[in-house]
Amino acid sequence: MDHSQTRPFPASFLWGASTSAYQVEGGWNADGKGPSVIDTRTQLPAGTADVTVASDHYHRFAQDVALFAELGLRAYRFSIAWTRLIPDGDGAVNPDGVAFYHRLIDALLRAGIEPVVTMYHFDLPAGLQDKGGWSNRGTVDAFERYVRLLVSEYGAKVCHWLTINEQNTMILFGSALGLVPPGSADPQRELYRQNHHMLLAQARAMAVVHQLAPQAKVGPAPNIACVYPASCDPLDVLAADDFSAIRNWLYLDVAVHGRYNPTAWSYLVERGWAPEVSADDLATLRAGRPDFIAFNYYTSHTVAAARDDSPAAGGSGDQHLLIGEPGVYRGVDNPHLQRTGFGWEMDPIGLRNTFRQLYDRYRLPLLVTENGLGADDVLEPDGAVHDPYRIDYLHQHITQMQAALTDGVEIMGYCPWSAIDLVSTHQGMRKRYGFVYVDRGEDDLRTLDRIRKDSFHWYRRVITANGPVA
Ligand code: BGP
Repeated sequence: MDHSQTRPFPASFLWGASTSAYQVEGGWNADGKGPSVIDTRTQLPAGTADVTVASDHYHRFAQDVALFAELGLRAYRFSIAWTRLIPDGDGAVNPDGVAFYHRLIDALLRAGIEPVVTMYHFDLPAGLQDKGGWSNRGTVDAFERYVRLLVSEYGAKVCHWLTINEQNTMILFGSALGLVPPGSADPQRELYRQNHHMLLAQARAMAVVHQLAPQAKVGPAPNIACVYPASCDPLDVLAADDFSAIRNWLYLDVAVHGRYNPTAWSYLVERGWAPEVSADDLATLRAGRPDFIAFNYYTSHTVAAARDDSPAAGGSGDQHLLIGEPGVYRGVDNPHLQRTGFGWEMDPIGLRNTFRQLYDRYRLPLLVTENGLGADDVLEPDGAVHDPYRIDYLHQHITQMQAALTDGVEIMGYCPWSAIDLVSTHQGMRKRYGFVYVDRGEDDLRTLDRIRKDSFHWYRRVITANGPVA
């Protein structure tokens, strides 16, 4: 529907930006940090930057926070590396790692920037993976112990906690992120067992935050995308509904209501992938209550009814290049949408649709923790980085976010990906998202200097105006 007048963003709106520890920090083994599954993964495409140095934020965080302050950020969403605090995941605490995040959080607070902290962003300690990772229920206990450490150390300074980044991406594309133990007889069954354990870990984490830091707020941070049927053929509509249940609601129904989504559950049962769920588990799930929902949104999906030639579940390895699953759905191109240079469809109106679906279902405040455009930005000889395509992408999404606000959706903030250039999950350094350019190549570390892109100056104006500017 059209609105004759748009609602203004509230004065408290958290205009922010995001990163994650392993993609931005580097210092992969500095000051006692242990290895994570990201450090030990072997299937990186050749010629792709690794994360040993990344953007060297570990050593340059003070300079980066000064840039974030100049940008005008009101919030900075980042993750804590579990392996900096507890190098093997469940053993001794590393005081140097604890001290690093105190320094970072203190610098943010001094600059008037609210820290929004992700507890776990893809980088499970390798020491836990060696013991079975999320297939092992012991990892749930290790996570709770880690969360107790987080909240007792930083709970007086951090008001917004995110539990697990994109748990649904980890499950839907688990092989690419190194979650499935080698030699698993049935990787999908294993992944949904892991998923159940992560849901328990998340519920316990939310309960810990409420117990130890009653003034703080906590929420899940999945990747949520509206799913369109390819046509009004009822079979296509059914396929879209099925995929949405499997991709989106499976995760949030448990996080919010403490129970599995019925469509998703019957899908798991049908395939023999349903995890064992005890009465104790159900009590744990029900005891974890989010205060808000954070979500990452890059694009929508469009699906048709499955055909016999739909590929097997498990994904393409790229979280937004959808393929399908026999008997469930088939991913198709949306002819109404354009694509980024990296092949992801762009759908700003899909963000409004996604906001409305989330708010209709859960009635919780919503926080966008990722949204952005990956591009091969060019550093010009005069030192400028012109990224009008990124400004256009973000402007359109902010405009649609304001439409959702006007529709009546409660929106807490917007933290696009990413505050500064960092290493893409599987496409290295050439796929850049930041407001700040980092001068390095895939293998060539160059100066690692920070350079403000055109989008930096534009986003600062957006924040000052408290809403979209042309
Ligand atoms: C999300 C992840 C981020 C980030 C982003 C962009 O799924 O939470 O960590 O990587 O996607 O993806 P990519 O780096 O593959 O372009």
